[in-house]
Amino acid sequence: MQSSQIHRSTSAAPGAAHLVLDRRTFIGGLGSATAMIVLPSLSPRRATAAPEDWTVLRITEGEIDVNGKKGQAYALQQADGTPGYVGTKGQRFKVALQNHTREPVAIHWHGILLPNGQDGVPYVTQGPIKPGEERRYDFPIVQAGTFWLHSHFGLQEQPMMTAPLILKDPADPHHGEQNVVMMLNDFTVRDPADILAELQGKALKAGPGGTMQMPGGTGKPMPGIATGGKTPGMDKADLSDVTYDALLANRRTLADPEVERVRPGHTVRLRLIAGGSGTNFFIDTGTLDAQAIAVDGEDIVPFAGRRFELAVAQRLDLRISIPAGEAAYPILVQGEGTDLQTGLVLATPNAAVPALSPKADAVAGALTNAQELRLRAARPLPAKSVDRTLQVALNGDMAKYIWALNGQSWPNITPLEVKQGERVEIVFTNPTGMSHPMHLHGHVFQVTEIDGTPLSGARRDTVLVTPRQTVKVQFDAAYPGYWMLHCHLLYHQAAGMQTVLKYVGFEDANYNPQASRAEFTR
Ligand SMILES: [Cu+2]
Repeated sequence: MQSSQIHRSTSAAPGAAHLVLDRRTFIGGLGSATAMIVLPSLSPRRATAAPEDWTVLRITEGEIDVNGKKGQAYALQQADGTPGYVGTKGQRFKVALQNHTREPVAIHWHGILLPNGQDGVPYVTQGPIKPGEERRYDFPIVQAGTFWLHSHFGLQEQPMMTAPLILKDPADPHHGEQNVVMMLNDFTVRDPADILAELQGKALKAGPGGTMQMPGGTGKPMPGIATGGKTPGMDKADLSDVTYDALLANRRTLADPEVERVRPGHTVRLRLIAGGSGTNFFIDTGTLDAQAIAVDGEDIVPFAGRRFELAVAQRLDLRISIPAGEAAYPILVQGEGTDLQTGLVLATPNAAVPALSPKADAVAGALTNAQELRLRAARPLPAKSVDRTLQVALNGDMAKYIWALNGQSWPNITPLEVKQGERVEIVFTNPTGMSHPMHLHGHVFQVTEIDGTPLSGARRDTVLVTPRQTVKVQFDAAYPGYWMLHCHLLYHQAAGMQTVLKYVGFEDANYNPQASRAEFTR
């Protein structure tokens, strides 16, 4: 029996304590024959447990079996097995995060407005959390909606160091409504480090294509093929550069999907989270009419539909009225550029659950962002003139698999600067052949223009920018710090497609991008 020490460091709460933990192994199921998980675990021997109003979140590592294929899988759970975190607007987010894995970790609270030092980005806002270490987070919850949490360290997001983060509002008139969380992941049996190496190696063999000018960067031409001109055989790679073995909903497949029992005549709030590392999704509610009511945790003017787009890292809340009578209603999710699908089933108490195929009838095309043009914020930003415009060009060198913003590849970046109090506009331009879901930490922005069409668009934290598209967003600079701005395709991010938004005058000794190279060395 191994033992390891949990020692506590703190992002907010003072004081230090020690937990001594035993490492043991147990086999636990997720209630599914197709998704059995094996987790090494640590259990407290000498408890110096967090106070009662703290939520202990344990990060553990293990393996998941998906239809006979085994792959690495992390879990992020509370002591009772609940994945992720559920909190309440107006209360405090008090989380004791314990690293029970053998790797350093860092967890980002995606979409959450919080003090910069608790944002969970290694070498930017904090040091990594070492194996056996506990780190505490404590800040007021000012939002309500569907969020998520995920590793921001190395490639840990791919083996599902991901979980839901749900914030509820007791003042919401629908507060008592049935909630169904649908955490979506893309699954591979492969080591993500091998995937990244192969992307970089394979691309090298393909040789350079054309030449691309990187606006706003060094001014030097950078070889690449991602300027929109199609290279034969590259069409599939333009949709997704990683081939997955399966798509998962709440870590299950359609061979044995989660079945949520619902009541005829009642409404359900379905909270969808696109937690994959490289897959944009189409959501299909089948015969059920749905009202989209929120994106990225922010209310929108509701609009009806049965098919929706959901880009990597985005969230979508659907309100669904369950018709009278007994029936089962599959909610299906297909990946962009693939025939893989996943989902869960809403079923009335006595309805039989139909057999469902993990493959769709046809390969799905690309997300178009047409939906984004239809979204309207329920609470738009107050009218104000723009004080500062930041140009952010999305660039890539497919030949070397180097991705960049304004021609700069992480960690060799110059931070974008804003001043507190400014109304800031970001103009995303995408000359590449791929779509990029662009995420800004610590802020909620509003989509204000797509390809020249002004709109009072959704407020959100992640916006998809499709090939050759220009998307403008605005936000008020109210949260001093170093905030990551990056493509949320994990392998693009790892290949450099990230930068920092820095508030003028803000300094933090943790900020050391060059040190982040340690994330990719073992
Ligand atoms: Cu990207």
